[in-house]
Amino acid sequence: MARPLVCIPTYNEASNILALIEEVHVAAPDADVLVIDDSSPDGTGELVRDRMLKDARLDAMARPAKLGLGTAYMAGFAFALQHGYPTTLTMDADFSHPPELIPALIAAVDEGVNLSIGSRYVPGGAIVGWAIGRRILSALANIVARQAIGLRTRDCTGGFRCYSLRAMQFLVTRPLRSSGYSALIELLTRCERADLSIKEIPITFTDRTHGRSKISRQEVFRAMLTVARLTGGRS
Ligand SMILES: Nc1nc2c(ncn2[C@@H]2O[C@H](COP(=O)(O)OP(=O)(O)OP(=O)(O)O)[C@@H](O)[C@H]2O)c(=O)[nH]1
Ligand SMILES: [Mg+2]
Repeated sequence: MARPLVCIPTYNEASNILALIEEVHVAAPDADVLVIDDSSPDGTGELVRDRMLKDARLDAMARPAKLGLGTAYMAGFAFALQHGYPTTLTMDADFSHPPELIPALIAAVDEGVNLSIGSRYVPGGAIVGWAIGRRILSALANIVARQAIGLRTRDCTGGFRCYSLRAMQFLVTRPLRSSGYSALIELLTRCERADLSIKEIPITFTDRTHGRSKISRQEVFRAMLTVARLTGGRS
């Protein structure tokens, strides 16, 4: 079977990225890694480019400005299709997504699922390290996405996912309308509406210990707008 691609979008993850790449290699020795960095001021991109010189399984995409998570994922899919990768796994750079579960997510796609999702909200899933306010915000975002848009998936906002070739080919046909975190809801909505098969696999999500969160009030507001737009049956 051809090699899968692990796609990691980064913005100011200098304290995490090299250690994460190492752990991904250990957990998934057969996968290549693509870091998509948006000119992080903390030098994340330079660290990755340095590492690339001695790591044949690592590639980097350097974008000129902070262009958002949505376009980063889409750029990752385009790269995968162009280079012949049959599956792409996406994950955050901050160790919130357990690298040891990468093989389970990829295996689900190899077995025929179009989208596998590392899920905090199915039995066996958990969140470690989040204060009550953050838990409520995330739970509410998921309840609203499920009720308002009619999504069946329980974890609609997590970025630990593995996409099949078919899912990627379908998703790149149209640009995303949301650029930030709400892109995760939009990508999922499109997959569900296209009746692509989806499987959630329980994960323990652990809050970042290094680096700063990029979620702002503006992002939360934008996510609400995205849900409102998707509620109308458009995607
Ligand atoms: N390329 C790119 N990556 C981004 C951008 N915004 C966030 N990221 C990365 O996307 C992933 C998720 O961002 P986080 O800041 O961890 O967001 P979060 O996990 O929802 O929130 P925290 O865990 O509280 O930080 C991380 O790997 C970030 O570095 C962006 O605009 N461009
Ligand atoms: Mg995070």
